[in-house]
Amino acid sequence: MVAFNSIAVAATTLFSLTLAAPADVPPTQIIHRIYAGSTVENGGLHFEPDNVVADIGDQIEIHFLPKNHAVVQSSFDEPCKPLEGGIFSGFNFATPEGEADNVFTFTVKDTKPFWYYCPQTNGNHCQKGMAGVINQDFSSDKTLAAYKIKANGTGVSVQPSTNPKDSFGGSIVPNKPL
Ligand SMILES: [Cu+2]
Repeated sequence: MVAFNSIAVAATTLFSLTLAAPADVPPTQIIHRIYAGSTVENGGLHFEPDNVVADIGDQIEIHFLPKNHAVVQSSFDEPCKPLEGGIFSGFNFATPEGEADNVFTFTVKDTKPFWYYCPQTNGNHCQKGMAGVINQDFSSDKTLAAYKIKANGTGVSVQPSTNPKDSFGGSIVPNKPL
């Protein structure tokens, strides 16, 4: 009975993963590079740029600087908490100095606001404002500033997976010099 349940769970997981697979979006060849840990603001607990406007089919490429950052998608209403079915880079980009050897890249699937944060709990990165947005609705009061204020009021960031190196919704690829 236990074995049967396990198989059923595994099958359900496979099925939902298949359903969640993103529809193919024609690539635009446009790449938006975002630097996680940029020291231009907030003592390095910062994505630069943290407010990006992108078209469907554009590529987002996250470059990681020191302090072992990661990227997780969230909703606006619940900062520092993973959005179900959202992206996660995993903690795969620790670097003592300069950029990590790999980048995390994903395709913009729609023009809805895409909120994200750094889930590093050592130093409370999300609560301290390490968050960003792609395609903010500029006519809405759901601003990046509002998201960061809300993030500041959360407790400890929620991790998307028990395995910190898990990664989903994008690809880990070599960081090619410009
Ligand atoms: Cu961080």
